[in-house]
Amino acid sequence: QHNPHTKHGRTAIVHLFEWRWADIAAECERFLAPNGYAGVQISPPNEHITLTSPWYPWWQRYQPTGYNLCSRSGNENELRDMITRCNNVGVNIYVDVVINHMCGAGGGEGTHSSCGGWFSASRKDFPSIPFTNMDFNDHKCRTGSGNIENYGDPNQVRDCRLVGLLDLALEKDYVRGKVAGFMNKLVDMGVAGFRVDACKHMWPGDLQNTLGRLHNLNTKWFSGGSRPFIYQEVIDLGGEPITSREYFHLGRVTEFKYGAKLGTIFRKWNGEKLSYTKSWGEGYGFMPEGNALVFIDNHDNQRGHGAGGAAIATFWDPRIHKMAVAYMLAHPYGVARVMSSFRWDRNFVNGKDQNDWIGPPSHGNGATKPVPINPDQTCGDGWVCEHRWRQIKNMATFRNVVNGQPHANWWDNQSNQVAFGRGNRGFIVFNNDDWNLDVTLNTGMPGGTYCDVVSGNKDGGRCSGKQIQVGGDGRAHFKISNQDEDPFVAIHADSKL
Ligand code: ARE
Ligand code: CA
Repeated sequence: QHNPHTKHGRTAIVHLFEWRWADIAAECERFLAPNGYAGVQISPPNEHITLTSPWYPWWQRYQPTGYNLCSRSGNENELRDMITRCNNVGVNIYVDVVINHMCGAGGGEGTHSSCGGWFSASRKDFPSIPFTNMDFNDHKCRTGSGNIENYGDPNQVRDCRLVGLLDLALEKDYVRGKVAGFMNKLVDMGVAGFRVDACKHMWPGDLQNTLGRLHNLNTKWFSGGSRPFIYQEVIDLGGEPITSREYFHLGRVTEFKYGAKLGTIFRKWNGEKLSYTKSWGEGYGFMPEGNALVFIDNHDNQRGHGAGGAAIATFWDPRIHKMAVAYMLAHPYGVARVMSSFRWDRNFVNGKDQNDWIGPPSHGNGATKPVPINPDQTCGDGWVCEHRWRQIKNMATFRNVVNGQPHANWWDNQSNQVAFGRGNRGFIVFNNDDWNLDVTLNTGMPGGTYCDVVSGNKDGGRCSGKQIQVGGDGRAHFKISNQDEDPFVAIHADSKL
């Protein structure tokens, strides 16, 4: 189902990657609701393997060992409290669910799991659900290694092990029932939908049956008959037989071309220019806009996993990252997701980060640290909190203010200076050239003085950033130095002084 069921005209989702439930609950109340974020994507809430070699990697949460709701982010009570408190301030929760597989085949046997439950990867025995060796696909897989060896063969992509992860037989009624039961528990607790992991590796028919079993959303917070929002992780950059299109009828799909392309454009690689983005969206070969979930980076490709490579614009390149995120939030295409990360010590050897596995800030024993908030509203202890950066936070508001308005009043200099508006509700100008921008443009906005929400905030009647004068004819003069900290300017109806 394609509708995110957002509330109060809010639009953007933020992925609070690896945050604890207690911190997300507080963040909903103190920051996300007041600043107009629509929802949170949370890390997988179910029981998962715990690994010590490497040391509690972030990716252990993509190796389920059961469907009990205790994880590195907290226990079931904390999860329920978070869902309730976020819903009560109108912030939706979207759960990352890992239903294609359980843990790695080499995951051993014992109680090394986040709830302490016993499991055996070697015997394919997960008694807390229970799944036994009959519930896996090994008999169907035809590759020598039992792993996916060739993405050109849809059968092995669906029926063999993704990087050695025990592949569930989602064709079985029993398995479908257990997976749907797990998801329904979350629906009944009040979540608004799901990011479904590794959908390329599940047959659309199996997914359709399983998702068809989901309950309607909890009527304490959602109107009767609301179906869960679904966005499916399918990496489709072209060139493989499995395409995003096979999944459109089930819900939205992650559009991986979006961030890979926009990163390349803002980096000015391969002769790309910002002026070429006049037709950004479907005109650029992306999926139909009602199907797309868009983002600049995600938890995989910000550290070299997944797809997109070095072009992806992450917090490590803040100037480019802020511009790319602002472009996404200003543009009408797709449901937008903002990444919120933790820092780690990168160590590149021959272009590959040896530390791409490092988990969230922790006390050393695998217990995740809380997110402390500094006096200046940034986060401490290694939490990056991109969603709190002024430029990004204010663009999340911009997206709400211009929601439903058409892309309008495009301008470009045939290079890397562009501008566009959204009806008469907002206007944004970028200078990604190596020289100054100095131009008068038709903004389509009512006359008046506006506060640029990139260089500052509008606070009461005052503006801490640049002021932009829009004449009675809708025209305004913009000057953006290529040396500016953030070489872009954005104004909207609510930033009028
Ligand atoms: C870890 C170890 C492995 C080990 C395995 C089992 O790194 O060496 O074999 O455990 O013991 C994440 C990490 C993985 C990690 C896994 C489990 O990224 O490194 O494996 O968790 O702990 C493909 C899939 C796509 C997937 C990406 C990463 O199609 O679905 O690979 N993305 C999701 C999540 C990941 C997660 C998983 C799936 C697994 O977002 O965080 O993995 O739950 C082309 C193809 C893509 C392919 C891509 C990379 O672009 O088109 O389809 O993506 O290459 O292979
Ligand atoms: Ca599979």
